[in-house]
Amino acid sequence: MYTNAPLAIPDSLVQALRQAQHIAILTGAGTSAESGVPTFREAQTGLWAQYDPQELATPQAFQRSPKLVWEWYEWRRGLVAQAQPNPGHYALAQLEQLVPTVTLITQNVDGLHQRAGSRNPIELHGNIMRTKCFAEDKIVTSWAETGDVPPRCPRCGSLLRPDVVWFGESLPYAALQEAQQAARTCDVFLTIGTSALVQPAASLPITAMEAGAITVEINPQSTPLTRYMTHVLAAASGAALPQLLQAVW
Ligand code: BV8
Repeated sequence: MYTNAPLAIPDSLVQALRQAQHIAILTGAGTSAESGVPTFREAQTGLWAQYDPQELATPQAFQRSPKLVWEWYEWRRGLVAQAQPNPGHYALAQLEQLVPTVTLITQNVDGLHQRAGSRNPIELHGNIMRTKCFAEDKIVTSWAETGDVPPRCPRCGSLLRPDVVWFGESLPYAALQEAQQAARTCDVFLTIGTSALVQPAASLPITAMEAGAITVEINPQSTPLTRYMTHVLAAASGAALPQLLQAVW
């Protein structure tokens, strides 16, 4: 699926990374593809093939069919629990030892960056392994298994839901502020494994470009960002990132 063909890394990019004091990174589902976690827009498999994730990942879908949406997340949690970080996740974690400031911003909800050792990823869209009360919007860590699907909040009895940001919901304010500040102040902005279709995350690389950062896209496919990037590495992140670290540090 992904070749390990040696990556052609422009010398100007090697120099920019070597001199960078602050590197900001935005990752999307593509960085977890080599861990076996289906990307967000890849065809859903099996039971879920007939559903569009964009339709299911909404408060309306949950209110209309709470059992269906809860079971979709249970299925995805199962996939994530079995998944292991891939060399791309580990390379990004290692970057934190090599560069004075690294801000890792992720759209992913799978927690694989933490499991690879990234110290403090900014989770713009939440985390599928956390559960919260639909009414109180507060995290719930345990509940009575009464056979109810979805289970109910032990405090107020409302339905429980995954602690992820659905379409039409606002992103966590502090997380977005921190991500935007990093995009404005970093020397280099890496955009890895995202189709750059979802806002406001997809605007971060543009913010970085407008602030004068060197911008790099790592993705086997082109995206709406490609034309604006200083450098484009058309490669899989699990193959490209270890080679990039090898070439630069
Ligand atoms: C918001 C959590 C303010 C859930 C996700 C109309 C009504 C309401 C809102 C909107 C509207 N029109 C527009 C909007 C805004 C909307 C939006 O952007 N819609 C788009 C799609 C048109 N955004 C929102 O609603 C956001 N909130 O704006 O609040 C507001 C409030 C009220 C009303 C209006 C505005 C909330 C967005 C967050 C949604 N939640 N996830 C869950 O996961 O179940 S987003 C979801 O998409 C995932 O988190 C995913 O991370 C994200 C982005 O997808 P990607 O990560 O890019 O993944 P994708 O599969 O698309 O692409 C994979 C890429 O990897 C590909 O390019 C592929 O080539 C590449 N790849 C594959 N293999 C590899 C690889 N790359 C590298 N290596 C590989 N090996």
